[in-house]
Amino acid sequence: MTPVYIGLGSNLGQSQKQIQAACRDLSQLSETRLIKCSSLFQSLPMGPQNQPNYVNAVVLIETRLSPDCLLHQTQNIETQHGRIRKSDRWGPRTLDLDILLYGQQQLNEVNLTIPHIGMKQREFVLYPLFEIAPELILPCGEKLSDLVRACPKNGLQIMSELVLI
Ligand code: PH2
Ligand code: MG
Ligand code: MG
Repeated sequence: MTPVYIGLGSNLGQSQKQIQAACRDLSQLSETRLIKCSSLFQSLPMGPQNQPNYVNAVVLIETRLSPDCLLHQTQNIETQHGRIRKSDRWGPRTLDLDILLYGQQQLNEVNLTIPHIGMKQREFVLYPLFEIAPELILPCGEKLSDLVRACPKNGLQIMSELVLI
């Protein structure tokens, strides 16, 4: 089993419920188990500002699925939750599941980059991740705690515990 961290985000519809339901969906994938969930956080939108605030969280799973297979499964879950893929970058969405880290692997494929591009600068990824993995060291050797310290909170707030529904 490989430890995999997944970032969840939503800013359309019932965001909190979408994220909690998506965690349940992740826990039900084959050859996969859900190990830890962060709190639910509220964050200001990165990118276009004329969109609602986001709800974000990070979970740890353990899986035997390959990175490509897991990507396929997370895209299925996004689609089941009404995600419509548009070309607008960083636009609003009902559900976004991003594979942040897949063990210590580094991958550069056309449709999948691991560690997730941009995770090192995003408060809505780093703080939830730090909550569930304070000792984490990234594949590049950087300590998560150093990245968190260097990252402004930008209004990020804990909303509530993440409860599976
Ligand atoms: N995701 C985006 C674009 N902007 N902003 C916040 N606060 N949280 C997100 O998850 C997010 C975003 C595209 O994936
Ligand atoms: Mg994203
Ligand atoms: Mg995404």
